[in-house]
Amino acid sequence: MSATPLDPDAAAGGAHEPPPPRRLVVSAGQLGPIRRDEPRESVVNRLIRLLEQAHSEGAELIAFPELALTTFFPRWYVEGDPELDLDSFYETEMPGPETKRLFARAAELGVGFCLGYAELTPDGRRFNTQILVERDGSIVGSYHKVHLPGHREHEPWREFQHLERRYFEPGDSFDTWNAFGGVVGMATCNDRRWPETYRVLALNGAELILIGYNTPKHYAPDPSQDPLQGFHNRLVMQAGAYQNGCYVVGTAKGGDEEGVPSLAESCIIAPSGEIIVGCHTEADEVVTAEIDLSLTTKYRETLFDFERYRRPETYGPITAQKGATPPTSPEVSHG
Ligand code: CDT
Repeated sequence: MSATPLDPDAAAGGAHEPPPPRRLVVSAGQLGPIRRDEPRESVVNRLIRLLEQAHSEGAELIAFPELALTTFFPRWYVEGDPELDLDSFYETEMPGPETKRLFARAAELGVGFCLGYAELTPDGRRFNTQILVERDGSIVGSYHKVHLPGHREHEPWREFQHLERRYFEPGDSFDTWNAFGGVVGMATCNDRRWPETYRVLALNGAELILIGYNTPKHYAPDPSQDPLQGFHNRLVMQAGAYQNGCYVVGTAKGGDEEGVPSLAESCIIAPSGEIIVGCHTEADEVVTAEIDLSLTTKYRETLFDFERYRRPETYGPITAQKGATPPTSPEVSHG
């Protein structure tokens, strides 16, 4: 039976003319550890070296990690340590006196970047921020980490703290931007574990999602997860890419940072969910891939054709509630 023009499935049937390619060379600029007393100048030098290497590999965009200008300071209860000055970990302007060299070199080379850092706004708000900078050195987007993991109060029983919920307030949106010849979104570390992150970004059109992370290999509330850190890292980012038909660049700050071994394993993932290229060290390292943003349509016009197949009328609990609400009857016996 042939489809009539009113058949809502008609448009999606049959083979498609492939859209023209939209090629982009992207790099993940992985960092090894940053010491707590390492000056910004030294860190910026390291970032510039990574940027220059990415440029020599043909990249137009390099994605740096979360909190890429400092050590991962939420591992300390800073207020309880007279040797640590909390404000010294935050940027009050971007570009600032130390980071303007990075912006200048990026514009000179025509390489854009995304960069994570701790932000202290003029009105005193603190965010775990990631910015997207175009090839001319202009900031096109700023993202505030939505899913803040860890705890708010000092918990001395832990080997190290994870006080992001004390030192930052959460962001409230997953914006996307027209940049680098496509639609780009950002997410930060723990965000990558939540399927909502990728889906909301994809619903906002994201074709390329840049994710920076600092992931300790030891998870104090349940150490049985420790040997699975690498697997979980790949699992969530590969699934996020595939289920949303987009590219994902995941960039770590890895290695042993101030006594806390952290996962490296930065990688670039295709809309098929396959890893195109990945880092092999836990140190400063660049990996680069040529991607074609037009390939996102392969998945978005077939299995994950949102317009055709999504059933938002059945997804109400996703936004209406936080915790699970199992059925109340018949009563479950735990005896
Ligand atoms: N930086 C960050 O978000 N790290 C978390 C660790 C979770 S354990 C408190 C992550 O999801 O990798």
